[in-house]
Amino acid sequence: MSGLLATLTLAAGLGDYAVPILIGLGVVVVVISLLVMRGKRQPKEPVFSDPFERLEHALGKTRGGILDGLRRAIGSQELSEQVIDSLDEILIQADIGPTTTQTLLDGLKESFRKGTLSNHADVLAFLRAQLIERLGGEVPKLAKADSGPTVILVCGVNGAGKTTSIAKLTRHLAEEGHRVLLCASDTFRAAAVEQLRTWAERLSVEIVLGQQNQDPAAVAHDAHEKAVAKNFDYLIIDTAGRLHTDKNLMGELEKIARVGKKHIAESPHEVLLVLDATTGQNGVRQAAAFSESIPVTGLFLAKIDGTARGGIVVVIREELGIPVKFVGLGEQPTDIAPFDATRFIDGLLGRLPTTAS
Ligand SMILES: Nc1nc2c(ncn2[C@@H]2O[C@H](COP(=O)(O)OP(=O)(O)OP(=O)(O)O)[C@@H](O)[C@H]2O)c(=O)[nH]1
Ligand SMILES: [Mg+2]
Repeated sequence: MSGLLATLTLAAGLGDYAVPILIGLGVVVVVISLLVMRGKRQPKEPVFSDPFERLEHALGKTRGGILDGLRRAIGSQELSEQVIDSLDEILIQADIGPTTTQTLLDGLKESFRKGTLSNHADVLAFLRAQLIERLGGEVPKLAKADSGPTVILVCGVNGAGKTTSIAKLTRHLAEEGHRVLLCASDTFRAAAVEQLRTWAERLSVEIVLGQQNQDPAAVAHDAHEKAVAKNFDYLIIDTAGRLHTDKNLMGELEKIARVGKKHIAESPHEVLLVLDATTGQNGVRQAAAFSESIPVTGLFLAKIDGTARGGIVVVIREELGIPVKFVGLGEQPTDIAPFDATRFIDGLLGRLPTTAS
């Protein structure tokens, strides 16, 4: 009421200018309110200055779990073999796996006995060095045909992240200057074809589309023909999600893999299995089962941003012997990092302080 009175008094005082001024003020208030509401609705996307920052950000949940755990266990008390033993829970929770965890604890105790380990920072440095060594060595690069198109067949269980990972890989390869052709061999659902078509449009690449329920191998056949005829650098084939336990569907995958050989003898040059990092140890079982049907040459570990168990990479390395070639860091085409052991462990445990010797 008093606000209204004040406004009327002000209007009377302003004479002929009252109406335009009040309308102007009203517009300014509405615009400011809309901007404030918009800001609240859309949380700001973090901006990354380099790809490693993106990886570091995605591994934040796992890193937080490990570092908080270490701080709680050894931050305020003296190191002892008992304290070292208590670290197993932290490492297992991060999905580093029982075998590696035990080896790491044994190594920590040995160093402690020798007197080379006395505090929190020493433990962290030991873990970093050991994990880098275990994951280290040359990671084989994505396959590249000596001549003609390189064919990448992408497979995995339902919802693992195949189609989104293909979008990321496409962008990654296009950035490197390659011409990419996509193939929508997931013909089970019209929505699946549509999803890949939308990505092709957004990324400005060509696509061979399958009709719903068409034989996925027939679509792959057409795509090979086109890839050769138009001399594409890469052909990436999306397939329907399938349970690794379903023999018929696994047979269909073998057929898709076989059909292209008529056009490109070495096809597929790369069979990328997409694993959902949030499924933890189950992903390891999936990979073992897929490998029985089709020679999986590399892993795309998707959704590492959605889990506090990023240590699964270590178990995969230990148990499967299939290299992780890429890591998925979110839902956008830019959310991809080629796998690099040192960078991954830096993301997992935090970077070394720059002043460290
Ligand atoms: N946070 C996060 N989400 C992801 C990532 N990769 C994929 N997703 C999401 O996971 C969901 C499933 O992804 P899709 O790419 O459709 O999975 P798909 O394996 O092709 O699924 P089907 O074709 O149904 O078997 C979507 O909501 C994606 O946005 C990732 O790296 N991080
Ligand atoms: Mg899909």
